Amino acid sequence: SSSETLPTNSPSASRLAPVKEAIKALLNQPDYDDGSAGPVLVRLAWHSAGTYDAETNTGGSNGAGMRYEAEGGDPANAGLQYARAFLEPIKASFPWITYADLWTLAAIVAIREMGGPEISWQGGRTDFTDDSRVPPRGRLPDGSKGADHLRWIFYRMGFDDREIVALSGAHNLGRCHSGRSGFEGKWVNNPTRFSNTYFKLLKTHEWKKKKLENGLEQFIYVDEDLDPEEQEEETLMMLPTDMALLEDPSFKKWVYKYAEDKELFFRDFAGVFAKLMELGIQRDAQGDVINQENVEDGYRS
Ligand code: DDH
Repeated sequence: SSSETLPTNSPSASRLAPVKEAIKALLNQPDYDDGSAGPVLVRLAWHSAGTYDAETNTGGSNGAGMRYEAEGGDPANAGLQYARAFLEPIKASFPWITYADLWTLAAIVAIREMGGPEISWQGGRTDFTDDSRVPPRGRLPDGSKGADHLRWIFYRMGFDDREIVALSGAHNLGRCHSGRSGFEGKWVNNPTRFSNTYFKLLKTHEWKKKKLENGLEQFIYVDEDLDPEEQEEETLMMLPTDMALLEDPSFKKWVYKYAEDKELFFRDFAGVFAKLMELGIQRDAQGDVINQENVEDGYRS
């Protein structure tokens, strides 16, 4: 039968369909940020996976460790409790799906709904039943750093320079919050629409360093032709790590290519985001996840 060729511990497409519909239905959040839960859901999935360390094969998107204080309370994850809260009603409606699958699936659905590429996704992740295996803090990138730091962090996960730049294009979405990261503002004017605008702006605008009251430095672009009130509203930002992509020649090459070729960016982003979501997941030849954390929560039944 056809079921023999499908991953047996992954939810079937027909089982997933109503979950995807429920995710789509919750994206519109008129009272939250720029009116969408999408960007913060994408960040939740990225931070759940971006703890991966290839050398020790620890961290990654299995486990949903952010439900525990040890990982969820990491200052690097400040604000992601909103993303988890958005998804709670879906977990309540579909209790069979694991948090680790739901968080990663939500990002894929959100990116597509916001105009981004179709990204392949495989289920079968399991949830930790305690906090003994959550990754240590300090594995996620620090926005105040430069190119060396980006390589240190992302090479550790197994990504190369081209993939680092493609992944960074996620900053087409969402914004920085002074009460979360300490940085402030959005990268693009329409932060709920996935595109390659981030690369275009990085390439063409003149970015000026600005020291915030909390001591952090970021870069801003102010359109001098606007009146002061509009300027305030339309000010765009870049993190020092975003600017590092321009300063390093091997990164800059890809910033320019993605600024000029949206299709290339979408293709590369789809591939690299799918790879990110698979970090820490070991599958057998059938696609079954073999490093299951708790089989009770598996999908075999
Ligand atoms: Fe990011 N990111 N990110 N980011 N990120 C922030 C917001 C968002 C860095 C720092 C920050 C990726 C890479 C990096 C998203 C997706 C991705 C914020 C603001 C900071 C700071 C948080 C806040 O104040 O609420 C740094 C540094 C890096 C890096 O070094 C490369 C990657 C790889 C992704 C991805 O998804 C593939 C998204 C989406 C947001 C917007 C969140 C929101 O609430 O809106």
